[in-house]
Amino acid sequence: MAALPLINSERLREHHFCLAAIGATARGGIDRQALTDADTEARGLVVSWAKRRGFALSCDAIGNLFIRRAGVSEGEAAVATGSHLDSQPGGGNFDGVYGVLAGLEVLESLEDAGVATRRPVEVAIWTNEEGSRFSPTTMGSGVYSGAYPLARALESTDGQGVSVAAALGRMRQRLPPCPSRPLGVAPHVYVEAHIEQGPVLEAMGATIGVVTGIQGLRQYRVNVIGREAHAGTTPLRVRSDAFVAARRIAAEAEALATTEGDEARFTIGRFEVLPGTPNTVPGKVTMTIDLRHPDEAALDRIETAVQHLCSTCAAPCVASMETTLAAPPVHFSETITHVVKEVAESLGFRTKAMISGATHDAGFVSRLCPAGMIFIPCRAGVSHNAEEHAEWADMFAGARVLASVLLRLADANEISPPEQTAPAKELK
Ligand code: HGY
Ligand code: MN
Ligand code: MN
Repeated sequence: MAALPLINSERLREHHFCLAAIGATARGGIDRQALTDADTEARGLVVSWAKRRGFALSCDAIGNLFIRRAGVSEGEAAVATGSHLDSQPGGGNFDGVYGVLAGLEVLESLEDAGVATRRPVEVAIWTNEEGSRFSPTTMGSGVYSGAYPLARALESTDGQGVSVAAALGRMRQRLPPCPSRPLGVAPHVYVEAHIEQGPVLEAMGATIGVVTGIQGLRQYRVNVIGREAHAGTTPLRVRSDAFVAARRIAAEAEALATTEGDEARFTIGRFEVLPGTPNTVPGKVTMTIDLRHPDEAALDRIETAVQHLCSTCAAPCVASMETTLAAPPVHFSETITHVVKEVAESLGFRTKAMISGATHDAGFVSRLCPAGMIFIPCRAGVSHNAEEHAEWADMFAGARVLASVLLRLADANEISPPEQTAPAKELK
């Protein structure tokens, strides 16, 4: 295996601060939602760094961006890494961006060291991982892997009615032209570095999370339809108050989730009451449900029970529940997790094998090739919050492990026949 490239910690730190300034909020985090001008500006900056080093750029029909360092045998599939630059509206400075910058740092350190790898090494910047402006989450990798239809993604709209297609067009006008590439080109392997977004690594004093999989995730949109009426003249007993019905469904659904033990994750993140005036009885409520669990049967049980709630306890209103995302639990390649663990421990880092509570692009990419993830700790497990924080030492450690893992997989035959990956099921 070629000599291990040195991670340039100062360059990684400088890149981090440059990106933290784009979409910066007064609370010290970022609001860099997918395909906004801030997201575009961040991509433009990373593209300029990549071009300066002579790396090749390409992008696909959903805007996923790829930065490629050539390998000796260009015909072979690339060893890939990456993550996302888009954020939650109240996001932190590490979620996603850490994996993109660690990947870019690996390419630059290989270039600095003049290391020739057999396979090309690529960094992917996935479009709309967060799903906060446009639903669903992990949209770009879902489309790339064939799990989410391109047409459905392009017509997804934000709260102002702007479609992904229109936002992509605006972004493309503001970035240098980029050679296009087809969707679904399978990497040889994919390894993503990310902050844990949970408290486990910090609590046990481990530096590297060896991520063995991702828990199952389902997202729903529930519409409750009642009848608008005058707040002053309409007696309570004759109302079809959509808020009252939605509140009942929400409370009972949340109680249901707790019956599936402490592993269940149930979140109503959006709850829109219409027409939203103080003196009109609400005629419509739209709420989102984000449901997660490592066990798919538990997800099925909760989903069935919530659907039953919608049909039995909305009266005199009518409730309907639509699945907007169904991502089954992911099991990463054992070869990859073994390499991550072995490399991390050979570099002297304490490791912890774990399942990811958050979803990641690696989940869908694992439908195309053997995949895995490297976690680093984040303070108190706080994420999707401006206070999100990771320590430099952990960020450098994660980048060093990523560099060694990618270098090893770029040269070796650790994974020659493509390992059997989960059959790509198109999402509902
Ligand atoms: O929803 C998630 O788990 C990811 O952070 N987008
Ligand atoms: Mn993320
Ligand atoms: Mn996130």
